[in-house]
Amino acid sequence: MTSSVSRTASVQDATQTATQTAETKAFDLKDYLKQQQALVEAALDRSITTVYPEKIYESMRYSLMAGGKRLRPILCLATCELSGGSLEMAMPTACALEMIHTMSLIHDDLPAMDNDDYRRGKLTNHKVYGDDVAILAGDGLLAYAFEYVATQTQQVPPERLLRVVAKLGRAVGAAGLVGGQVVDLACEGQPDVSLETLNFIHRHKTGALLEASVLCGAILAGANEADQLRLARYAQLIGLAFQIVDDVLDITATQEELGKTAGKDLQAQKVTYPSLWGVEESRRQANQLIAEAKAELAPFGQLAQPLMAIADYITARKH
Ligand code: GRG
Repeated sequence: MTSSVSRTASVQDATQTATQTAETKAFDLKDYLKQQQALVEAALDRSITTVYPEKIYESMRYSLMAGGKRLRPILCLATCELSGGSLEMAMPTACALEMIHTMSLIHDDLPAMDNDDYRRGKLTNHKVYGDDVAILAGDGLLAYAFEYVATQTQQVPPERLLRVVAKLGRAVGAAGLVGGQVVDLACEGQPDVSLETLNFIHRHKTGALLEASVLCGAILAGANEADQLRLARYAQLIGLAFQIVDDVLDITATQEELGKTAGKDLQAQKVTYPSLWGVEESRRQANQLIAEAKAELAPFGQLAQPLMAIADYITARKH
């Protein structure tokens, strides 16, 4: 692992270099996201080939290649680079994060859960392939994510890889996505859900995988404990802000903008941040969380420009 002394020195060196060029070259987030999305799309496309039994691979690819912002892989790549690692080291984990995220969307859309017809601007997986295949496609993507990290990661010491696998497992299971989803389902139709419960749901349903995305990149690159802590706090703060914005968009955006049914929360009479605080206060809270998240990045200086810009994008996004 990089020592904190050499870490600080390298951050300072890089900060100075970056500061020198900052005036002439402003960071272009749109350009950065486009470039990183293209890299992720290509890597995802290579990750699964269609072989016998074709139906299941087609179903897995249908949802995996259906677009989406690719936020989780991009966060993983960005923190790996910030921590001194390369894109190559992090790409298999970045793909695995998107496989896990995609499987959670497939299962979330099933009639037994949210019962949605559209996702990412297309019919949901079960609408095309049926509930049975959609369940199996989710299972297939989840298992493959772990296989993919374990077999495809290169130039990373095995002990770091082991920590990444453990971090992913925790983010997916009852201590993460699954736990958040269970509480969310239990709260359905209940008008008196507390802010504490709402925070629990979203820290687990949305926050856990975003945090794993950020931390896995840092772990792969060998970031020190202090930097990992800072990055974890950054991730927790943007995770909550991300969900608040998601809730606001459910009210203010159209189906075309969202690529999924709009107004679902209101329709289901779900307790959300805007239903507790109103839209304006929700936006204010999200902006406050983003400001706090960015403050965590201060010690990284200009090296953290991508993560700073991604934080701003979370509140500015329209879908
Ligand atoms: C994980 C084993 C396992 C089962 C799934 C269904 C379930 C358990 C969990 C629900 C997880 C879920 C749907 C969380 C919502 C997360 C969220 C805010 C999704 C939208 O993310 P975006 O905006 O979507 O990044 P795109 O399409 O851009 O990738």
